[in-house]
Amino acid sequence: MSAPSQTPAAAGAASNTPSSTAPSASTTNADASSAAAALKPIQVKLVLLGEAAVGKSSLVLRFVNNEFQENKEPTIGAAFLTQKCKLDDKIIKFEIWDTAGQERFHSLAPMYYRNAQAAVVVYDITKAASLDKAKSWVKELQRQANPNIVIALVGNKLDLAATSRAVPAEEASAYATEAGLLFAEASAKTGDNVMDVFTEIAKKIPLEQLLASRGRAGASGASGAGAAGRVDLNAGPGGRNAPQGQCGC
Ligand SMILES: Nc1nc2c(ncn2[C@@H]2O[C@H](COP(=O)(O)OP(=O)(O)OP(=O)(O)O)[C@@H](O)[C@H]2O)c(=O)[nH]1
Ligand SMILES: [Mg+2]
Repeated sequence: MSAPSQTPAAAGAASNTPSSTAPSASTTNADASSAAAALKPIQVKLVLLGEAAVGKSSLVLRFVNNEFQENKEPTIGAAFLTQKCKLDDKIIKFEIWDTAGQERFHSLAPMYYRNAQAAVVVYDITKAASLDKAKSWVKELQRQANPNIVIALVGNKLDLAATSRAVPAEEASAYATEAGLLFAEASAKTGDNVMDVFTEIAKKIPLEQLLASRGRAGASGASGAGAAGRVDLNAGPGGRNAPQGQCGC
């Protein structure tokens, strides 16, 4: 997802074009610009919500860097990371806001889910109360977030299912179906199902609609990412784009 993979495609579009007449030249420009548009990442603002210590940051770390830390420190405020992935012929750039689950940060959440196209609401399958908290986040999103937001309910720590499961998968799945959510159990520790969650979200987002509104609003503002779209994390310690070839989807 990267300059090297983009270059041959763009060059190919240009080289297919006959060289002399005016109509051909204008076709060339149109082809080149539509090829460029197809390669331009579609920004998707995604927010993670859920009780403290359910593994939100760990899921993001798995998705973005394919890593896991056994004793991850609690998030303060929120963290921002990005990850690109390819779906069919489109490149999606997830702009991820990983919020802090501690109650004292709850009032900051609307800032992060405002204009989000997707939300991952996480609970811990070994802790029943965390599903209640997840349900209350879903309610809040359904009341106050973008009405078209794609919400995925994710039961994390699937690796502990055999020894400490407290939430039956069927119970959470039935709730998700009733509430119109995507649903998966996953493990940030083993990586089970983590990529699939983001892939399913990407598939459910109306990308054509996003592209069209990006066309209308200009390249920067269409995803509603606002300031998020302008944060460059390549330079900072808080997050970074995945290394080449380590695309999540
Ligand atoms: N066994 C197991 N432990 C996990 C998993 N995911 C996260 N953990 C552990 O759970 C603890 C909390 O993980 P975090 O990712 O920091 O949780 P969080 O939801 O981001 O927490 P806050 O930032 O406080 O909201 C850490 O010690 C992780 O190592 C998992 O899939 N399996
Ligand atoms: Mg965290």
